[in-house]
Amino acid sequence: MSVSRRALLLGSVASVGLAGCDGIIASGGANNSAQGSAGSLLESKLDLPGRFKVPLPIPPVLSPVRTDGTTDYYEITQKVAQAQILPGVSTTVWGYNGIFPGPTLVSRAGRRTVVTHRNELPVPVSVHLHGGKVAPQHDGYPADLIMGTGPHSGHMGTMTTGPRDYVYDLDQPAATLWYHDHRMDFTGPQVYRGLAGFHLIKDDLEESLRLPSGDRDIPLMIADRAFEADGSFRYPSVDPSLTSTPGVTRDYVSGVLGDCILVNGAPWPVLEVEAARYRFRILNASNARRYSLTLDSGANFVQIGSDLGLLERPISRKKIEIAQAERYDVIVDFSGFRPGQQITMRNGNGRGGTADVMRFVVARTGSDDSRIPDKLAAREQLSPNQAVTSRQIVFARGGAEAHGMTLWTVNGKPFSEDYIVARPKLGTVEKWTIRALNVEHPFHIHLAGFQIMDGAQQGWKDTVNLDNGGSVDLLVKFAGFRGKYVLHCHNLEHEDMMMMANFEVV
Ligand SMILES: [Cu+2]
Repeated sequence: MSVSRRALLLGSVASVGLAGCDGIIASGGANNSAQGSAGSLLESKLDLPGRFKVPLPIPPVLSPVRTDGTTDYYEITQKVAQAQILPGVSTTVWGYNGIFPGPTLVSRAGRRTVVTHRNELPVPVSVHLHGGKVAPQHDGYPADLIMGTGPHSGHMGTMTTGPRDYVYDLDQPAATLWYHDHRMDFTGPQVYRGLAGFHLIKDDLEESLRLPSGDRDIPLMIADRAFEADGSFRYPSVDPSLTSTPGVTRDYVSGVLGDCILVNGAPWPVLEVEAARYRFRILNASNARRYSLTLDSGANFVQIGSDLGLLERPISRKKIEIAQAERYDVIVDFSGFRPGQQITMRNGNGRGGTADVMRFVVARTGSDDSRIPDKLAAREQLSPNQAVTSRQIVFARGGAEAHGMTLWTVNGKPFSEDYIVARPKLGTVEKWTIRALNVEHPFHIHLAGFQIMDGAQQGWKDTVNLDNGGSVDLLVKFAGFRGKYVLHCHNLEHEDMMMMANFEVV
């Protein structure tokens, strides 16, 4: 069943109206600078566990249900389940195959991956492969929904009932991608309840480098949460059923910051390591929190990759500033440590509990034939001379109102199906200047990869953080597919409150 795009537009604005003054408002939502992120701290209603006691979980790697000469086929059921996130406490999650994080998919560059998603949740969903070069009909457009078990009335857009296939050609280099929910107006709460997982792409070049691999190649999904007294996730939705009114309550319109730091779904976990090199694929899957990650005890991060794959050369970093949805692929060398030594990952933006992330404990020595090559991958370097057009994108509060409420906007307009902010030509490079007003905003664009001008060491990216009042020049390459996609703020509360726009590759 399909509803016209114009109907969707009207439905979308109407749903903003339904939010009422508690949903999207002009005041409140303090920027909690003590946490280094736009948003307000939501405190748990139960006692949080001690730090560095729970072992780090590793999400299971999903096996294909079948493969053929060109394609690997997977099946995922989105469902409600119980998880033990805090010791001795049961938490209801909405999970891919009922787990949070979801299972890790591992694809081979150049081979097609087909994921069949079945939705047993009470609400509609849309699945986006973040960082994937994906055809528009498989990109998880916010209004391209798989309907759930709940009532279907009141929804607009393209509605699939029953399972649907997402087809990923994955004509792109090895990279750490992730998949997450992207439902119109409700992405924030649905990701918060657990709809996020890793999707890794591997290729021959990466394997030839002899980077740490196997059980020394570990994804780390960092996400903050708060808990209710009964153990459920605490989130300030106006409508906790997520069926009618979108948005969060007055104090949280700038973002929701939890007081419990989870890594792979465990609070402040600990990982036993051997005295050897490890590769960590760090993802910030938080709704609104930004982290400034450091290691104590004199350990360093050696960055080998960013959002869209390997860098040209490794870069040693004392500190990693990671905004929502960014990925940092790093190697940490524990070989100089003795058994029993502890290395703690901290968050310089946090206070109290949120200043800690996780701990590594060196358990024993171990043989290690991995290496960190001086040259990683030869990647295309974009030049400003290639840019055929310049555009400006402004993320700000205001410039548009609906029913007396001020919205988060892109170039002064709230999201609507008909609002196309740019029509780049397939195969071209454009210079985009992104500006952020009022608070911090991480900019994310679907389909297209970009390089940061004056940021040559950052590699190919799909997400970039902007400080309040900040501006960044990007060279954006539009390759792969024609069609309509979205760009948006990856502060998920801002995104749900209209900070999103279409662009169409022509
Ligand atoms: Cu924002």
